[in-house]
Amino acid sequence: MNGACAVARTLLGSGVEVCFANPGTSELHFVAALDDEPALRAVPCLFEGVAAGAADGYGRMTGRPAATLLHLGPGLGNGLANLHNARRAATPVVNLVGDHATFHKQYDAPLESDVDALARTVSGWVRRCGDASAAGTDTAQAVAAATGAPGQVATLILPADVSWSGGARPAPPVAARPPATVPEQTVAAVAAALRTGEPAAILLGGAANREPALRAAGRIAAATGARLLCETFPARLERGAGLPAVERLGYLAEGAMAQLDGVRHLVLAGARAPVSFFAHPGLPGLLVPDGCRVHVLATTADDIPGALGHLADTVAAHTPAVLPAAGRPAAPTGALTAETAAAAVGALLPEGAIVVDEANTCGLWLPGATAGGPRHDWLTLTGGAIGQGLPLAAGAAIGCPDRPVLCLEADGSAMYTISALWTHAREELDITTVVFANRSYAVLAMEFQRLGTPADGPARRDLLDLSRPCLDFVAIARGMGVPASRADTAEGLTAQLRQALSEPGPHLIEAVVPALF
Ligand SMILES: Cc1ncc(C[n+]2csc(CCOP(=O)(O)OP(=O)(O)O)c2C)c(N)n1
Ligand SMILES: [Mg+2]
Repeated sequence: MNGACAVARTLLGSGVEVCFANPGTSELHFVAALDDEPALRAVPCLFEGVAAGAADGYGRMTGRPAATLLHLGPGLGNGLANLHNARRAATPVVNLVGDHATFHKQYDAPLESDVDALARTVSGWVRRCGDASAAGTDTAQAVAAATGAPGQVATLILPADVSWSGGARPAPPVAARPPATVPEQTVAAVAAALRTGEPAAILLGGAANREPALRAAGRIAAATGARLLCETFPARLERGAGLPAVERLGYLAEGAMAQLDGVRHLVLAGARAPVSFFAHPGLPGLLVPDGCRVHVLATTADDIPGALGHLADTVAAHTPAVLPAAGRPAAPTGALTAETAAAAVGALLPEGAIVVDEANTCGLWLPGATAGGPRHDWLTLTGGAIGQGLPLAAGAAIGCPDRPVLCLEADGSAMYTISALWTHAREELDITTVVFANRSYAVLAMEFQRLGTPADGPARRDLLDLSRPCLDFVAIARGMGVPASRADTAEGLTAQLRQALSEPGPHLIEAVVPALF
């Protein structure tokens, strides 16, 4: 057996069932190995950023890693932005990167580069497989490294001759590191802080944003008066009627500071102490208010639901969580704006939807419009590297084929990885994409306003404006095999969204909205 076959067989044996691939010559033996392992689904991606983002979406929704297949340093480089988002989401990903044959590297052939250095910027674990005989065990360890709590990108570099040489064999799965149990005294200390009655907030991150932990957090909040907040960009937040309401910490430092104002105890459950997204002249970077004590209940590597459950049993033994009322906005009428578009989404959100949110400034009203809707998952831009949404939606749809995916995508961000639409079509994924065509990099216009600098010069107009020409997302989507339509009224969006959600397979709606800034 050659090294590539041992890698493929070991991946399958370790529970990896999907490979998001953009192969090159050095990966062709692995491609051939996939022919022999039909249970390992090969998903073609036309750009490595799509493969990386899809692996992130798949991992967030299944808790299991997908593999990527990337071509040397340049292929890995193309995938870095979405691997960065995956790292920030603590998503398990087995990042397979082919490289030149070991004996060929000395010649500095055109595709030669420092693959290891690129890999280290996004990976918690990097290994260069040195020999076909190690291919199986290295792969099993890569899967374990990816899945160990809390989850990370594990990069395995596969030289071409390792892939094609014989003498390899598959390795059995390696146990991954389980989440650590939070000590009794940590829970007791947090319970004591909450019992002081001083203003408190619990900041939820990672697994704390999933149902079991949310229910425990809801009980704690009801019993102690602590407020529930979650990190600004959660990897996966379970929401909707029947779950305790959680407010996301604001993106702008000013907003987050207002949310945290007066808090004397900030309990971190899987989240880090809040910091502003960027530094701003005259604003603090660390957003913990003066005089507020920070209590770490659980880190991302800990058993977060266990710790919150234990805390709930300590301070809220007989208190149920307060659950918000179910309710949807009415179907909107009139002008199509970010606000009426959010109402359309809220009015039609399907039960069990996976919402991928890269709507940026157009997403301002989305959380409010969907809070009382049916149960759903909300996936966000964890690492701030735009171009995540369309790929993430592909991976989520492949991971959860029985659930509808609603991809809410800003126009500028959509263009980075627009070729993901072809994967939506090729794999017949049940993804409805709404592109918010404000024809602008509006968030940057907003940041200009905040800076208070004169910003109406020609460079600003050229660099932040996406018109001249306007992008025709309907033609772009159809050109990649995705049925598409354009809406420029609230009624139009509502009708088109209802239609798209009622049909299986991918759809795209270009929602033409004014820019907010
Ligand atoms: C990989 C990457 N490149 C560039 C940026 C800088 N950036 C932040 S927001 C933005 C424009 C977003 O425009 P769009 O997606 O249309 O959303 P809008 O601001 O219009 O709501 C850019 C270029 C980034 N965050 N990530
Ligand atoms: Mg825009």
